[in-house]
Amino acid sequence: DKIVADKRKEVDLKKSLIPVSQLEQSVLMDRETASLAQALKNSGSGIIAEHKRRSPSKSIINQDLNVQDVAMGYEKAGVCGMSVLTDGKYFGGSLDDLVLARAAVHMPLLRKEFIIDEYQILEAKAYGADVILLIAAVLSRAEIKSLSEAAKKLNLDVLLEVHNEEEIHKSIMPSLDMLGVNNRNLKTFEVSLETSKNLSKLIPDEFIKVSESGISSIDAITDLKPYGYQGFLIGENFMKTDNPGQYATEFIK
Ligand code: IGP
Repeated sequence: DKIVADKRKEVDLKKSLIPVSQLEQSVLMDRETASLAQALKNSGSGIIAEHKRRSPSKSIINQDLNVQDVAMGYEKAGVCGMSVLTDGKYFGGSLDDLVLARAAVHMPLLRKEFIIDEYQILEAKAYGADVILLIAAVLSRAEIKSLSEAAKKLNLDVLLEVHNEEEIHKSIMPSLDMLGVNNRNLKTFEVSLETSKNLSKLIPDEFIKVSESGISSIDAITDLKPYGYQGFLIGENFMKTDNPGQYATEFIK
């Protein structure tokens, strides 16, 4: 709740400083986007590798890496897409990280952010993202609808994040591409892969299922696949090493 309140202030300030008309002039606005949902469907590793410097649950993970090196390392490792944290206050990320990653790789890029306003979706496109994240815990059904429809208009994929049954029921709608089950409870920071297993049967087949957080071994992925998961979002496990790309390569082979 604190994060959302901070985000509201941040977005209002940015709106007043950088008008929509300016975002619309980004050379990245008018480009073909890459679909993460498609990449996950085409099997492969299924891995979405994240760039994350720090987090509220673990504080510092890794502050010494160059985002472009990380992006190129992940792409070379054969991941299906990359998630770039753009929140500054809690995760040490920025839109600069996103645009630098965009300049380095062609794979689908997810803007990992607390999105509460259409303005941030325009930013996502203008700074090179292919996919946006929407978090059901902080949005109403009406907000999920208007934000996801705005993303689809810009040819961005939508990953909707859920953590319980109620959030799934409130969110199901055709403008979503992927449903991500967060194994981490955002209130207690407790992580359990059982969350993905328990909720899988409630997710309709037309959505690509993604399991998020706390995945630290290939065994965990093998374990989750029979439940219908085709995407696996991994941050800390890669980012805590000196060479996330190298580590991802070992992980995937
Ligand atoms: C990655 P992990 O445990 O592999 O570092 O988790 C990702 O799932 C996590 O960073 C995340 C997240 C979020 C971060 C999932 N949902 C929402 C910020 C906001």
